[in-house]
This record gives sequence, C-alpha cells and structure tokens, in this order.
Amino acid sequence: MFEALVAQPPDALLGLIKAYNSDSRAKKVDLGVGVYRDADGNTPVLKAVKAAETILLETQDSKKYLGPEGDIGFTTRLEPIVFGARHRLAGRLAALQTPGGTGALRLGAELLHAARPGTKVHLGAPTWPNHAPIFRAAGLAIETHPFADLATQAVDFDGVRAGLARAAPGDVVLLHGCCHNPTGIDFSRTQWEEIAATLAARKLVPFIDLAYQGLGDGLEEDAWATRLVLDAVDEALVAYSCDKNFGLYRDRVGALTVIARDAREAATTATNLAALARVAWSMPPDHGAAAVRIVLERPDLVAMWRAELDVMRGRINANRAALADADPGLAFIRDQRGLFSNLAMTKAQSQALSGRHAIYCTGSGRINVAGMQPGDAGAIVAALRAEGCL
Ligand code: PLP
Ligand code: TYF
Repeated sequence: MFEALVAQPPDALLGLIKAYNSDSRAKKVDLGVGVYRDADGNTPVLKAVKAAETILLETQDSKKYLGPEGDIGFTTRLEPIVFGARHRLAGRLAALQTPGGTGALRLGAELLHAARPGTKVHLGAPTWPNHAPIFRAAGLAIETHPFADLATQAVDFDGVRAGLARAAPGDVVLLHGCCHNPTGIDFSRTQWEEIAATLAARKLVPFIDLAYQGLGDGLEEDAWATRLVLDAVDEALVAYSCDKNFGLYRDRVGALTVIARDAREAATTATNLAALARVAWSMPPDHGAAAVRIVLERPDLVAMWRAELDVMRGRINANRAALADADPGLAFIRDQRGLFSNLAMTKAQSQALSGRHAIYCTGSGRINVAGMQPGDAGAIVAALRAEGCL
C-alpha cells in the first residue's frame, strides 16, 4: 500500500518554527510564521478570551454533540462584525463554523466543486502558499495572474485587470479582504471599486479570505472592502478566521459564509454545507468558537477584546514605522498593513539572514512584522544591508 507514496515537503512556513526554536543564539528574531507577538515576544491568550473561557468552564454543563454547523450563536454574533450592523444580506446567508480559516477555504472549495465540478479559481500572485493546494485538493482548477510587484512594492493593477478579463462567467476570484498575506499590499479604494464593478458585470464569484480583520486599520475599516464587494454581487463566499484577531490559533476557529442569490438558494446551500462538513470533520471543535461567542455576547468582553485588538494593531504599525524609519529603502513598509511585508530577496539571502544574523523570515522574503520589537529595527536593517537586500 504505502510503498507508492512519494515523500512530501513539510509546510515551509510551519518549518520555520522548528528552525527558529533550535537556534541556540542568545539574540534571534523570528519574522517567520504569522503569529502576533507582544512587546516581550510572547503570544499570550487574550484577556477577553481568558475571561470567556472561565465563564465557559463554569457554565458549560454538557459536551454533547452540536451539529455540523457548530455553534450557531458564534456564526450569528460574527455576522454584524464582518458584514456590518446594518447589512442587507439577511435571508441570503448560509453560514457554518469551520476548523479555522483553512477549514472555511476547503469547505468553500468543496461546495464549489459540488455546485460546478472543476470550477476555475483565479489567484493573484503572490498569495498565501496554501491557497492553490487547498483548491486543487477539492478538484478545482487554478489560474494565476500577477497581483503585486515586489520590486516596486505596488499592486500590478494591469495584471489584475488582465486576469479578470480572462475569467469566464461563473469563475471564482480569490480576494484577500484586508492585510494581504504575504505582501501587506491591499487594493486602494478606487481599485476595489473597479474590481467590484468588474465582478458584477462579468458574473464572477468572489471568494473573500478574511483572516486578519482588526489587525490592519480597525474592525470596520478592515471589513470595508468585503462589504463593498458583497454589495455589488449576487453570489459570494467568505472564509473567516478568528485565529489571529482572537489569538486562538491552535483552537482552530473560523467560519464559512456563502451569500446566495435568494433565500431558497441560501437554504439549499446550507444543507450542502452541512453535508460536506459531515464527510470532512462531522462537526468543528467547539471550545474556541464557544469562547468567541461568549466574548461577543457580553458588551464588557467586547470592549476588552476591542481594546486588546487596538494594542495589537498599534504595535504592528509601530513596528512598521520603526523599520521604515531605519532605512529609506524600507519606507514602503509603513503603508502596508497586517502581519506581513514581502521584501524582494533571493532564497540564498534569506538563508544568510538566518544563518549569519539569526533573523528568520521565509525563503521568499516574507517578514512577519509582528515578530519583532521596535528596538530590533536597527539589527534587522544592518543584516539586510550586509546581505545586499537593501
Ligand atoms: N488565509 C490566510 C490569508 C492566512 O494567512 C491564514 C493563516 O493562517 C489562513 C487563511 C488560515 O487561517 P487559520 O489558521 O484560521 O486556518
Ligand atoms: O502565513 C502564515 O504564516 C499564517 C500561519 O499551514 C500559517 O497564515 C502558516 C502555514 C499554515 C497554516 C497557518
């Protein structure tokens, strides 16, 4: 049986965790995997989440099965946060809790395959390296177009336009709702407006990946583009992750929402999502989503969570400013958003950064800005200069 298997490479991003941990040098900087770190380099459990977990511990009186939809209170409470307090999508939504944003992407892909086998998904390059494998694993076809140019650190909007022009009606377009991974480069408002109009005019279906709401410019601001697109189109999918903005990474908290043309199609879609979840993981893990629900049910915990999110976002943007101030060649980092920026460098240069300077980023030059302290900016810039990256 297993003799036919070919060894697979490990996840390059998760492999960085191991490499960093096994480095015994006293001063090292982890700009690798996308995890927020505080001023002490830790990734603590949020106070609002701890408080919700305490309530959960005290009040949960059963662990009997929920359904494949997971915690319905969780997805319902998330709705105004993502779609806005006064959204007009009521009746057209089919939502369910998923194991992280990854589970939402995979379930969305399975739904597309069930609806129309072999659907084509258009991805901008670069994108999160898991996107294409997740869609391919569900049987979908991938086509890529340029998204951003690392040499200029700008959106390649001609490339995006050309990619959308090639797409056929019914094709799916993957869009990062905010805080683009790996570049930190988001579309401008006018670019989003043109994209939304093109999607609507050409009957393309947006699949929005929203994994960092609140870590760019604010909760409302980071949902602006998603809401704009959803206002323009008849059908869409949104893969949402609470793993970064609630710091719940390993608890695997996410949701998939499908926006259907009408209530009847939304109801049928919901039955399909439940059926697909049943054959994948049956039901999602409960704990993290229950904690998020409890936070969102209580105004005091919502206020606490928002304040913690403000601190995280403030620190990320302060780190961005520190890097930008440290070298004019990094000025672009100030205007980018979210955990990541992608420096233009070769794999050899990234290996030299870790090997000679104990500064860890991905082989493609992606840095997790939240992994550093503002005081690290000088050492990072010195290492980038020494290795010819600046
Ligand atoms: N989408 C993007 C763009 C991401 O960066 C991540 C990161 O983890 C995910 C989806 C998946 O999120 P999760 O950890 O909740 O599966
Ligand atoms: O891009 C990142 O670093 C985050 C975390 O298989 C991540 O999105 C990385 C790889 C992976 C799952 C999550």
